[in-house]
Amino acid sequence: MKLQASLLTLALATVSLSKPTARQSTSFVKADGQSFTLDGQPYTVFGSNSYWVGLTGLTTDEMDVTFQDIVETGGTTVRTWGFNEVTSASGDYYQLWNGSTPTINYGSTGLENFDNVVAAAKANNIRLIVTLTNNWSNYGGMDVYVDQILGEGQPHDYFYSNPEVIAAFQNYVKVWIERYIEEPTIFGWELANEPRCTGSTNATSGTCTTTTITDWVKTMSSYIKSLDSNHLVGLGDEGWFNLSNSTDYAYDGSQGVDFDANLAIDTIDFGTFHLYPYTWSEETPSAMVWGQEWIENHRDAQATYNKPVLMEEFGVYADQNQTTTYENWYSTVIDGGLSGVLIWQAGSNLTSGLTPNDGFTIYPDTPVYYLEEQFSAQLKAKN
Ligand SMILES: *[C@@H]1O[C@H](CO)[C@@H](O)[C@H](O)[C@H]1NC(C)=O
Ligand SMILES: *[C@@H]1O[C@H](CO)[C@@H](O)[C@H](O)[C@H]1NC(C)=O
Ligand SMILES: *[C@@H]1O[C@H](CO)[C@@H](O)[C@H](O)[C@H]1NC(C)=O
Ligand SMILES: *[C@@H]1O[C@H](CO)[C@@H](O)[C@H](O)[C@H]1NC(C)=O
Ligand SMILES: *[C@@H]1O[C@H](CO)[C@@H](O)[C@H](O)[C@H]1NC(C)=O
Ligand SMILES: *[C@@H]1O[C@H](CO)[C@@H](O)[C@H](O)[C@H]1NC(C)=O
Ligand SMILES: CC(=O)N[C@H]1CO[C@H](CO)[C@@H](O)[C@@H]1O
Repeated sequence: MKLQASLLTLALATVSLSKPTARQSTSFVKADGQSFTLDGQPYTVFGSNSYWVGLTGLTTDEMDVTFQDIVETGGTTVRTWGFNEVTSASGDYYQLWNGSTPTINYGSTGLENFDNVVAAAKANNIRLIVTLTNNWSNYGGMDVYVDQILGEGQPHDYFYSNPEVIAAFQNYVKVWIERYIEEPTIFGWELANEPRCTGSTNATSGTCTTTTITDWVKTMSSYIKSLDSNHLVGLGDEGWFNLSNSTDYAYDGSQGVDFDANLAIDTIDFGTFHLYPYTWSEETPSAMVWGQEWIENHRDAQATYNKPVLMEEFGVYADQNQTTTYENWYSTVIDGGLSGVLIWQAGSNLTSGLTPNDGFTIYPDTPVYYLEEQFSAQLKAKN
């Protein structure tokens, strides 16, 4: 007894010496009205996206640095990819397709690797939003399911409606849920990154509408809830509205997403939206002002449906008044009472080199990195 006790003390001392702040609550994050909570206290969702942390062959030390860099901005929450569909094995991937048969990669370049991501996040007191497929062809995504099961070049939107494809995606999702159902480091599951009727190619059935995707969101989110009552479920969409009186494609339902209808679904716990006015060609009268209204409109929906809503991706390039725009948007989020915000995207300078830079990457010790520190403190103080 005594020996065991002193060994335990020694072990705890070692842990607390190497990582003084590394004690994560063993509770799950919950949604309560328009807030997230942890152990009954407000849980602030502030942080970043790192789609790459489990997909680019990082060592566990590099994963640790990745999360430390985000923690230093005041980050609590990181969104990352829980998918990579391949047809021949290479790098880190989760599902290898041969014809219409997918095989899960449980090994050191697959789910074992993701176990390391979870461990590194947990050691840094970070929680993870895990997105389970992609609208776009980056890292496989929906079109791989459609092509492998139904044949090359079949419509992208059959992902949402074909029973065989839905069953294959459910089988995949179930593997993740069963592996991590007791893991509080997982903040929640997201059905897909940026679901739309169209994908990276132009192949569509011509019959996809907001109803198609909303029906799929009902099917998938209730499927997840039937297996996993621990974790939150969100969609991962860009937040398009479906207003019959608008001619702006972000508001007119033409992308196949109805933000309100999706947020109203019982088995969806929180809403998500993205903000890229330049890539969306939404630059008038000013991209910053357009974005401010976009945030306010989603904040209003948050109040209407009494569920938390996250601005979970946003970006303008460095030469597009980036700092001023981000100050304005962070302030709009915080002053307006939106539930949380994640920037696109985190960056680190690792032993193996700089992490991916798509022009939006925020590396340590840069002006926007310091801006994140400032606004995370404001949001925490408000909560
Ligand atoms: C793929 O499936 C076919 C048909 O079932 C099988 O003959 C072949 O060996 C499989 N290929 C691999 C690499 O497993
Ligand atoms: C999609 O359609 C646009 C406009 O018609 C065309 O310019 C583009 O090449 C098409 N892309 C693919 C992948 O077919
Ligand atoms: C989108 O708006 C149209 C036109 O008002 C409506 O018929 C449709 O049901 C809406 N979509 C959803 C998913 O509610
Ligand atoms: C369009 O419809 C929305 C929702 O019904 C409403 O809030 C808004 O005022 C309408 N806009 C115009 C210009 O009629
Ligand atoms: C940056 O802001 C200035 C002053 O408000 C404006 O004139 C300019 O058009 C903006 N540039 C971009 C790329 O938005
Ligand atoms: C990344 O780190 C290396 C090694 O410390 C250093 O030489 C390099 O300048 C750094 N790069 C950037 C962009 O900070
Ligand atoms: C955010 C994102 O994943 N964007 C991708 C959408 O799809 C196009 C085409 O594959 C890519 O170029 C973008 O990077």
